[in-house]
Amino acid sequence: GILIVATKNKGKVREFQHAFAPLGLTVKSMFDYPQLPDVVEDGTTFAENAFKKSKAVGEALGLPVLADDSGLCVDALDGRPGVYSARYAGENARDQDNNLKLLSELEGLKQGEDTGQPLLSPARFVCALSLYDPADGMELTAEGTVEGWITSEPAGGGGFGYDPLFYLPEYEKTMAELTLEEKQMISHRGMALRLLTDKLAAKQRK
Ligand code: ITT
Repeated sequence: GILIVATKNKGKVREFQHAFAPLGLTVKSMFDYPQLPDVVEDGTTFAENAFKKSKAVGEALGLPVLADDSGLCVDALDGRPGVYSARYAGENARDQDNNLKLLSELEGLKQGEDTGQPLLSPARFVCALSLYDPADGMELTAEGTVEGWITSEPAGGGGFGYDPLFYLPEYEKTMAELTLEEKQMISHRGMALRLLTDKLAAKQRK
């Protein structure tokens, strides 16, 4: 079977393909439906934006759709960039621009002399997933988080987005130094996916 994910983010697509392949599902993304207009993500929460995407695309295609809204919340920045993580450095910003912007914002917050600490602030990744079925209007949502630290020393070539700057003390690695498999086990997206499949299974038992 196929699963449609309402995303134009190649890093997300790779992670969903990896997660759903063992279930025999092929992931289709918005790259497979280029005629669909972009969904305006003007909600104030990750869950709200995920639902906007799953509903708009689900209704446009007349098929069940999964959507992911995610981002990085940094303590020293009062939770920013949050729902604005994708456009932190401006509309259509590249990952690299967002990462530079994040480091410069945290640099600006440093007071007095440099302590030489590579860890700048506690932070968390948040992922909200929304599954919407236009046939009966059913929606399921699940949210996952992972705690870590922003490091001033980017490392790793895996993952995407802010992963090279997200340090996990327990692993002594950044998220970008993990394999797809390892990231899936601990990430906000992996956690949200497990919660969503649990909810779906519980619903189907009823
Ligand atoms: P879609 O809306 O098309 O799915 P997007 O990239 O615009 O793609 P979001 O609006 O959800 O997605 O923004 C997510 C932002 O958070 C974006 O800057 C990502 O790079 C970042 N992000 C999300 N999950 C991440 C992860 O697992 N690792 C690193 N960065 C992540």
